[in-house]
Amino acid sequence: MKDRARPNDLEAFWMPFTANRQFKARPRLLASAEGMHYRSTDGRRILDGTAGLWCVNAGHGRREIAEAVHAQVLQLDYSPAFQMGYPAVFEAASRVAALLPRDLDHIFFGNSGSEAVETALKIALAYHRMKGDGGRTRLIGRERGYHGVNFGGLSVGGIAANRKLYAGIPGVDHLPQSFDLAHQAFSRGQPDWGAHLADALEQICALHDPSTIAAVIVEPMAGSTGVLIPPKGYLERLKAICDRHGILLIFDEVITGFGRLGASFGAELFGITPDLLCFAKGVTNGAVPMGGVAVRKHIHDAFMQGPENAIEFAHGYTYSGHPVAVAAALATLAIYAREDLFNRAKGLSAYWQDAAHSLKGAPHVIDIRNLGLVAGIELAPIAGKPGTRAFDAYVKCFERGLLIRQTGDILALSPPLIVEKAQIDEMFGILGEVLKTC
Ligand code: PXG
Repeated sequence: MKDRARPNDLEAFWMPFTANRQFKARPRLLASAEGMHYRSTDGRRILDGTAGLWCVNAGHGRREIAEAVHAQVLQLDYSPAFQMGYPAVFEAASRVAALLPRDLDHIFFGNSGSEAVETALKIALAYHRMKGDGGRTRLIGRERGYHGVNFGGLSVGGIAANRKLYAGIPGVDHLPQSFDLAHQAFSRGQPDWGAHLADALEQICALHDPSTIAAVIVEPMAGSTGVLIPPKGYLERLKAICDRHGILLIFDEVITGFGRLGASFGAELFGITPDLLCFAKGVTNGAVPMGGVAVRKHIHDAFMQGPENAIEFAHGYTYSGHPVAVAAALATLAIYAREDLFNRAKGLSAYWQDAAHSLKGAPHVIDIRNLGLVAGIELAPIAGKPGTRAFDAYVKCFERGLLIRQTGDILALSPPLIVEKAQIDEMFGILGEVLKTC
């Protein structure tokens, strides 16, 4: 036992994906949030340009979610996840499935995007085994892909810094990234150039033999590595190649789900039904951790064989379909429907696009890209100091009352879908002013 806790000491909390020493020398602390704004501990209002971390799609402090969570804890705080159930978890699965195209009808719940990815990869591998095709063990990700931080996800992920200290799982290969600054800079929406980059999957198939490949996993739009929009026709080609070779296609829609792109999911926007689809974040408006995988019928059904008393898929978490997360999800999905927020995002996306591209010509801006209510602004790096210019912009925006995201030399914006046009103007206005000082 330590002699005492030290509540105001920043040392004990080892912060995730944070420059801990830099942060603790000059912390940015939030105290509360409501609607489109955070409030910092020093009392400043901060416009939320990132929906938290791409998750608070209905805006902050929603009473319906708070009340549902409160009531749930009092009514049924926890229900064993294995061999037991309670009615609302089945309803939540149906309601998520109803938002998804075609027969993406079966939902496996976990607690995060990372767990959703691990679950999807395991279902893909197990599915081929169930079908007697156990030679399909390879998993294909993509450069600059992000699929969370667990071992499967970091292995298929394409971020060197997240992978280099770990061997990862064997039998993984990567597609080249679908982004190319030289050919795509300042595209509005999907770039015209780059569909052919999907053909690299054919080369990977030739190299490894397609009969060894279980699944390809991609984000329909890569968010956290800097807003990489799929070129027109790219995802269609990827899907066609997967189908030709019996390879499952997994869409990681942890960021792109729940209206972010101006449609329920990327699958709907792009008109492509993947075999498996990962979601998290927006499913509970960020209020309670939750994630999951949607699975097409034939894949689910391949597991439903053997003796009826056998557990068909030896996988799950203590908190799979946790009652409090489910209560938050049901309340969140009701808000999305009642306020028609996915269509609202769609309706705002042209205004958003124009506002983002108004920064063309601002100091250091070498690319602006956008889709739905997402924008990425790439800055020219300072020679020998990659990332420092964008980090400077991020800190200065925060000091001026705007929260954005920074990754490398790219700034990302993805506001709650309740954003008003005046707030969009405010965001890009502040950013434009800040860029003059970076
Ligand atoms: N897949 C994708 C596509 C993601 O974007 C995850 C999986 C992992 O989810 P969890 O819930 O395990 O973190 C993510 C997470 C950023 C940022 O700044 C993005 C994420 C997380 C934190 C920060 O862009 N995405």
